[in-house]
Amino acid sequence: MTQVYIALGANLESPRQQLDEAVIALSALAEDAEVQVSPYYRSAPMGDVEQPDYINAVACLTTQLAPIELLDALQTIELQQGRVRNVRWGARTLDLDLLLYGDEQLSLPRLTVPHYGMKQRSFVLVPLSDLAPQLILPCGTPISALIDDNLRAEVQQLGADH
Ligand code: A4P
Ligand code: MG
Repeated sequence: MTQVYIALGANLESPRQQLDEAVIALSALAEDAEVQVSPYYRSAPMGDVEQPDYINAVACLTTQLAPIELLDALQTIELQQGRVRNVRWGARTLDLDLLLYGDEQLSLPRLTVPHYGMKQRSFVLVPLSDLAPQLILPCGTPISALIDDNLRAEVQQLGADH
């Protein structure tokens, strides 16, 4: 059984609702149907593609799924929620990225873990540290060393009524 962290992002078709639905779908992958979810954050789109702001969050769960089985399950949820893959870094109804799979470092054709961009992205680091402020990444870096006030200022926490 492995503890995993998953980044959620959406910027089309009621993004908050997309995240709410994704959390319910993720609970079906969890050992005890339990998923911990960070607060939701609004952030400006990263990258050069013109698109709406994103809503982002991070979820944590414990699963018996192997890494590729988990990736397949995440992509199935994305498709169920209407994800169409066209523009890289373009707008999407739902993006589920596998951030961490226990302490493992994986470099497979379809799966790189830890997720390649996570150490640079405020919309990943801030909610991840909400869930796990003491977390040490597989490379040995504590998450607290990656967060500062400038990074926090890049994301806006939404109210509890999300
Ligand atoms: N893949 C490899 N490793 C992983 C992993 N750890 N988790 C492969 C998930 N997938 C992984 O991803 C392309 C392929 O990456 C998958 O088929 C899988 O085999 P994708 O989801 O189809 O494509 P993508 O999401 O468009 O590309 P990419 O590079 O994953 O984009 P990102 O990095 O997810 O960025 N701005 C804000 N503010 N918030 C956002 O959430 N997201 C993006 C997308 C752009 N700008 C954003 C945000
Ligand atoms: Mg992705």
